[in-house]
Amino acid sequence: MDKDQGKTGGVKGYLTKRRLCVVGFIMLLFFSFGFGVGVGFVWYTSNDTGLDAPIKISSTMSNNTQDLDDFHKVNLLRRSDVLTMTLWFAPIVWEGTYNSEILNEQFRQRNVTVGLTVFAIKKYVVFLKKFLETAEMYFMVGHRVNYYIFTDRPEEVPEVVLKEGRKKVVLPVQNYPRWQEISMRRMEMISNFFQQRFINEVSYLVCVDVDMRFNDQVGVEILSDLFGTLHPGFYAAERQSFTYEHRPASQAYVPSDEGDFYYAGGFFGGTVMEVYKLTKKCHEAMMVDKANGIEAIWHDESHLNKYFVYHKPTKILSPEYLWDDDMGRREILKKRRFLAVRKNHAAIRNK
Ligand code: 48C
Repeated sequence: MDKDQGKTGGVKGYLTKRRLCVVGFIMLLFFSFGFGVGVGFVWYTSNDTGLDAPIKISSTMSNNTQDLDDFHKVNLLRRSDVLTMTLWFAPIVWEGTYNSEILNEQFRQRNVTVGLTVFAIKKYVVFLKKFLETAEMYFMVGHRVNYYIFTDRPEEVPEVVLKEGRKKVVLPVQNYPRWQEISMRRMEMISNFFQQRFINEVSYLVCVDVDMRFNDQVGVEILSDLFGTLHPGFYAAERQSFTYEHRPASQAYVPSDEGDFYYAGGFFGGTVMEVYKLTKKCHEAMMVDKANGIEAIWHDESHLNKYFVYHKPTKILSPEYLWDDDMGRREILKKRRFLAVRKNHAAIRNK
């Protein structure tokens, strides 16, 4: 073949034999690659073997879920009626979103002890009996538990039979004239026992109100580095209705365009170290407010909410974990695990 021909000939001339082979090879490559992709896509969308198959994210998912068998519904969908994960990937714990057997086995292997702190100061000692009896029935059943009971009336702490691996530690503390002060001082009193007891005796701390009773299982599913509980009055509310402290003069101030959820002051916890950091920070903030002659709108609960805005919880408990039947029953509440006890405020507060 003339060299010019090779250079200047028509299409035929351009497509020399060598070039034909290269083009043919490239086309073969593309074809086989394309074929492979096609097969993969067909497999991907039609594969219906077990959990290891990629979860179909096509829009048809929503209208063919009734086709999913029970196994898939439990393991893929869990709950589709409630929010189960935050934007920072913290799980929100609802009935049906976890497997107790798996979690209990994990924690039994870790041989953890869980501390439950509760304050029964002045007349609130009357709540202890029901609190402890129901905790024995439902709280961390099968695991080691230390009940830390902070009270100014140690002699009035009731005798309650405790199961194996569970013990009662009565911590005498001072009282205060106002119930708001008592509520707020809990942060200080918890942080004070960090060094002396908690760091050596337990792995996790769960800090709760005493005018409550356990009504269903509260187990290791709640445990995480740092957790809070959605307040029953605000779990479905918009941010602007949250009763955060909005006065910039207070250390509990949360700007109106910040905040994720409204957390209840009556149920929070985490590892001993994380709870120490939280309670110390909240106590210090309350002391600054006190020196400035201001008290946050909802006392320690306001400071807890402020803390959680800037120290995101690693797990959030649903209102199953702190409910008040005065708020009625909700379809989404498959369980009411920790319930407010009826009380006559006049009869027990500041008494
Ligand atoms: O132990 C007391 N005694 C009081 O006179 C007032 C409050 N308290 C503690 O602070 C109890 O542990 C209460 O549960 C807690 C504040 N929370 C409440 O009074 C309602 N559960 C909101």
